[in-house]
Amino acid sequence: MTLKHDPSMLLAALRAALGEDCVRAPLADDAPELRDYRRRYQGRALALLLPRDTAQVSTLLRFCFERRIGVVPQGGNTSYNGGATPDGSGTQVLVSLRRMNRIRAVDAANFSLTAEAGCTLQAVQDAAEAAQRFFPLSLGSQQSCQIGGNLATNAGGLNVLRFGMMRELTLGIEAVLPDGSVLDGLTGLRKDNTGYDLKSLLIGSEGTLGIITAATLKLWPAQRSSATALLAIETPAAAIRLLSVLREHVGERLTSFELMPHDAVELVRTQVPEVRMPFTPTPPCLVLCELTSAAIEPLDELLQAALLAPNAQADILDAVLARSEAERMALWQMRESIPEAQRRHGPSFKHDVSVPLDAIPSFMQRVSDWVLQSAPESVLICYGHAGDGNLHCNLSARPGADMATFKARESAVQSFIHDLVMQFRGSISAEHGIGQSKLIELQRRASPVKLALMAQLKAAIDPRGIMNPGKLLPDLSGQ
Ligand code: FAD
Ligand code: 2HG
Ligand code: ZN
Repeated sequence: MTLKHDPSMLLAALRAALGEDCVRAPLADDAPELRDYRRRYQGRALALLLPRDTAQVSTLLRFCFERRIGVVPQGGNTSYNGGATPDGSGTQVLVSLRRMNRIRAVDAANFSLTAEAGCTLQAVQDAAEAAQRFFPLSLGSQQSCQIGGNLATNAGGLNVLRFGMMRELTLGIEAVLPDGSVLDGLTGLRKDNTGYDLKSLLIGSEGTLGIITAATLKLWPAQRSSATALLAIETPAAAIRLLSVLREHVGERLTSFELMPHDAVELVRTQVPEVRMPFTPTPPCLVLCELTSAAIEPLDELLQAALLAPNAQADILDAVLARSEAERMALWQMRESIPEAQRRHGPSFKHDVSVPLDAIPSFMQRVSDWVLQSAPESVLICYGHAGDGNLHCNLSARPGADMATFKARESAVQSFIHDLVMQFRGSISAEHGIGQSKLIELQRRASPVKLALMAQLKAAIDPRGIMNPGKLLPDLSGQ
């Protein structure tokens, strides 16, 4: 997409339309908004727009639609795949929702809350808690990621096993479409069978169909009881067996089930030494599991009883139960420090994938064998939300490895892992989305029917291709 108008005239017109304080330009090359979280993409932008309300979002989109200006929505900018970074042309506008951060309403009786897109996830959790309610989405990035970004990526995280992903946590959405029209779908209704589910289409659309401005989210009763355990086990196969046993014993109370193989935990031990390590030496595999309940009930006893069942005992080498909130937090800190440990260690390759539960052990074994054989300069850091079949199948360089050799292997590693995912009928993006980093992979691997339908929907809703060009779908706006 090229600019057909003089940039300084465009900026003057934008300022006139939106007000001086909503348009920031020019942006310094090192402005944080122009670079992605993992520092793999650096963009440029005509301007950073900072709307204060839905009407301003509508004005700016109508403005861009009329002039065919590319628009990149940005939330907390924690995307792992460059989804919120503009391209290098300097012709796109970046729209940050951060000023739209009001909790519009909490309806405790209806167990729902309406928040503007720029609210951080943490702020939404806090607002729910203040009303003795619970909003279950929980991510390592929750202090900075925003509800708009969570919706646009259909975020997952640590509690999906029990409560579902963002799509399942949403009742209604308000969004502005590319031509500036406002789709007011804010509703607290649980039942509404009046045609296509447009909210579901916008959730996971990664800013390619419009700008989400607010959402009505489901709340749950405050969770009054919890029990958390760290289990030392031998293999991922044991983890999958334990998952079944636990579900049979504790039912829907099982909220999280995270798998952390030895090398992921060792990386935390060496890179984030402030984290307490319950087991020395580090066992072959760890599982962090948590039960929660809205009722006051002895979940510790329930969890212990489940872990003492003969078919569980056979798979457990050792176990630690959190005896206090501080101990619980320490266990979670170990799990949540894995991304930080990888970041401190240096460059890494990340693959957010899912496979059917029963395929997890052989998938992990085959990746591990291949890495040893074909990428010996790397260490496999494959961990994650095993209860959801979701693995973060990442690689870091071995200490002392030649970095050029490590980096040169990136596409071979990705091909191997994604080929294997496809063999197991899994997904090459479980929870982080496609953005720009997986665009070609999606085009290569999704069915032609699916891709054609996605392209038709995109063309119908965004006929001028102004929304987040080159993310999720190829940029056809210039053709
Ligand atoms: P951004 O990064 O700003 O944007 C992401 C995408 O959404 C972009 O395509 C952008 O254009 C679009 N977008 C943003 N706001 C809007 C809007 N209002 N309207 C339309 N489109 C919009 N993700 C998980 O799913 N599970 C995890 O467990 C998890 N853990 C993480 C841990 C860490 C330490 C980090 C850094 C990231 C993690 N993530 C995780 C990834 C990331 O935090 C999520 O994808 C999050 O939902 C992105 O929100 P954001 O506000 O930062 O969005
Ligand atoms: C997590 O589960 C996040 O910790 C980040 O989704 C995963 O860094 C990663 O690969
Ligand atoms: Zn994750």
